[in-house]
Amino acid sequence: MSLTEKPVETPERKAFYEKIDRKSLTPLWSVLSGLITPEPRSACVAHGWKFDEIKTYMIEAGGLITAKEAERRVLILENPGLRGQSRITTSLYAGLQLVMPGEVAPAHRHSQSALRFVLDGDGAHTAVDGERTIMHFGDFVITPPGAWHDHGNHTSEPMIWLDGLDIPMISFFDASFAEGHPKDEQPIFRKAGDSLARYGANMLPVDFQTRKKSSPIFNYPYERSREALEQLRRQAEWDPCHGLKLRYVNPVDGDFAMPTIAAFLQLLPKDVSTSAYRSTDATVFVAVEGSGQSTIDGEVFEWGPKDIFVAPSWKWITHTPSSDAVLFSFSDRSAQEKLGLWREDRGNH
Ligand code: GTQ
Repeated sequence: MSLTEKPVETPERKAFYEKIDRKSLTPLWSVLSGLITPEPRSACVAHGWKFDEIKTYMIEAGGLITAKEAERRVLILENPGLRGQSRITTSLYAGLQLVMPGEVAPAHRHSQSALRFVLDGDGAHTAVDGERTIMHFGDFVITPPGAWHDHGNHTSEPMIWLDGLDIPMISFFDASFAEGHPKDEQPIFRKAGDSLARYGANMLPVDFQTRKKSSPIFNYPYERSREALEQLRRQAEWDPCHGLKLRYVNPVDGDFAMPTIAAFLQLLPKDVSTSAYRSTDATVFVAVEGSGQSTIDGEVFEWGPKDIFVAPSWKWITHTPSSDAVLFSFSDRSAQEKLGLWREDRGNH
């Protein structure tokens, strides 16, 4: 038996396979090389989406269906290697969501964890577990599993953000539960800013305890995250592969903000190409500021503000910004680390 080669199919063997097939049996030696591979082998491919192009389609969708009728008016970013499966990577879902002025995307809750990364418009809100947060460009907003959430837009501009959910992971485990709230908008019983004050000031309420695995902060304002990167720039301890890269954390335990999805913000200096690295967490990148190009698995993707691109597991990645650039990214690294699976290969860096 071999991990990489299939034994030949003699007529006797083939007849045997057909016979046992009727009894729901399959010989391991005919499938093993595709099951336990020497390195990750993914149907997920590298791909990029231009925000301006998608925005046109989003606005067109805005004229076709309301947020209420759609439940969520989202155009799913489907990986070209995984069409029809609502996946941007093997384990993650992503989409662009539009809430038009005056609209509400009705309250619901589900087992899936969600993140939002705000891209276009300013001042719409999301309500999570009784608190509203106003969303601004670059804010990282989370919706933990089981938390009621609804979105509303009281501004005069369309609001668009990127949704990232662990939908494929939850499907894999057959662990999906969901329900709608009796009201379009959930009751609000906390002032805006309450959770950030309680949990987001490097402090916690003195007797705070929780069994929840997601961060109690549900909006990580861009202003703060960006400022942290700017301060770090003065120290100039650039990582050859990642520039200055920070991860969003759950202040209660220092883990990622959500148990299944990891999220990051990184600063890359103008005209410095990062060293190639590959890791087991297929990653969705969003260019937040600046422009440049990234080479993934030998293919070049150009990006500017709000463009989105995806890198599959274990494919070499380098970034070459043509101006100072900020990238937001998310992946399943949070889940992989808990399972002892995550690996990174930095070449010799
Ligand atoms: O905003 O709750 O893109 O439930 C997909 C499913 C967004 C949401 C999506 C959802 C949501």
